[in-house]
Amino acid sequence: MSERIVVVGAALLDAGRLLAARRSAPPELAGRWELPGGKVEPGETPEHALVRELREELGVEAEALTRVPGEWPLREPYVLQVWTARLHPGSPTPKPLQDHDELRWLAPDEIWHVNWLDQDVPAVREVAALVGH
Ligand code: 9L3
Ligand code: MG
Repeated sequence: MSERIVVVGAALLDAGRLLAARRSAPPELAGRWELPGGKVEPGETPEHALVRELREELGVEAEALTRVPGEWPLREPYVLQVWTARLHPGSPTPKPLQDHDELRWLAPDEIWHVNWLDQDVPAVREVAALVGH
């Protein structure tokens, strides 16, 4: 039996808008939108991984807030877990530094205007319910 590895996704919220990030890699995921994040490393908490990934991928200083209920399968052995998150006051504005080529802050009525990764759709649905999108 293989151990599952958690991939954290951030539902980064600011003024009621949700950040969506368009992947530029790998080729099979390029052009699709996701909740930014990545793999939790050995010995790391998911919350810490989220902060690290957002710093690496977007150049921001952020914090994890609450776990979004649920866990969604990715390619084996990965599973997606999602936390809401917010920017620290004074954080740089998010920029697509790695793995993304475009970012969008989605207002409540825009949440389904981007082509989310199939894998992220159930998670985004939960986030939308949670934050009243
Ligand atoms: N993944 C799916 N949805 C997400 C994230 C952050 C990641 N919201 C998938 C894409 C990759 C794997 O998880 O197959 C690892 O993610 P990354 O480390 O390439 O971001
Ligand atoms: Mg990533």
